[in-house]
Amino acid sequence: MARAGAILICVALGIGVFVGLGNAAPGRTWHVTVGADSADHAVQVQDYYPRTITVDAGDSITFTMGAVSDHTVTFLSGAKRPALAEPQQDGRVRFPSNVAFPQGGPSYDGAGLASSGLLSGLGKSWTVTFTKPGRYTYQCLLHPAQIGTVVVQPAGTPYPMTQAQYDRLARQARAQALAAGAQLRRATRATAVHSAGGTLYTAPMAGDFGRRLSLYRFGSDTLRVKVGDTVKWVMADLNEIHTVTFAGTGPLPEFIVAAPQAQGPPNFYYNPKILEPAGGAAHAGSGYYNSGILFPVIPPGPTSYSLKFTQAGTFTYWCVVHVPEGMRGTIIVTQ
Ligand SMILES: [Cu+2]
Repeated sequence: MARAGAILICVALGIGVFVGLGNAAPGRTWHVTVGADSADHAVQVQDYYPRTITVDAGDSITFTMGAVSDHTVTFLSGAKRPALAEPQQDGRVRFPSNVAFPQGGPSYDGAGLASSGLLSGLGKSWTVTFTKPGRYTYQCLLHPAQIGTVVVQPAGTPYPMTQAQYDRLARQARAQALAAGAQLRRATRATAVHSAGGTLYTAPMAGDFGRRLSLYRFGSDTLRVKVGDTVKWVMADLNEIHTVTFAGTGPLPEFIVAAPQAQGPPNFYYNPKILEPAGGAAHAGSGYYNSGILFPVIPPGPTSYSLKFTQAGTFTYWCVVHVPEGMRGTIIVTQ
């Protein structure tokens, strides 16, 4: 008992000393959630919760993933966004290491690059301490619509909002975004145009840039067509990239392939099997068919992919970029 009492006194003294330090005490840590998604991951919200947060110099923010889809938290300090593809002399295309791995930190003073690197998976986090008053925007390097703001006040300035207030507003914003995403998902279906030569189905890969929403599905999860019909997948999402990839009997290729180096972290390369369209214009019942990467804007690239189905069967395909989100579809072809 005497020992326990002594420990209690020490703890009490410790708290007294800590409080007495005033401005020299370490700053507090705030929390921002990165992304949100529906339970089936079909709806991804590319946002930060809260979108704007006000802290004091010396405070830290821990950014924690709230969705399955990858994101970054990147302070560019006015510099240009790094390109997401670096063509190499040997023909390979590298995924930039300054996007893949954390940069700068653990503190940020408004200058230079500070970035989380790729945050992959629920609960992954990155913490940064803000040392200088200012208004700083940050963004996700993968999703152009995803932008947040940190306002840093001089140390000791009263805070305009508590974490609990931010959390409450964030819950509301998240619920609204997911409801809008669910509505977009219900409204998004493949459409059909019939003609003598067969039916042309158009399957949209939809999103809503203003609402920071993407559907990680192909319009209709299952599409029933007849032999001779054509399916055209159309990229209609300015915030994303996708592929349409039928693996055939082989394994689904990886999107990014890691190449270990003798020292340091691995290099990452886009899999050439995914970059290059493959298989031609008609799906003949087996084999590998691939759209290549469908980019809407950065850089401008193909935005649609068509396949005519010439054999009966059930064919499942994937977006190889978004396998963890379950982005797959099935075409059932009958005579
Ligand atoms: Cu995708």
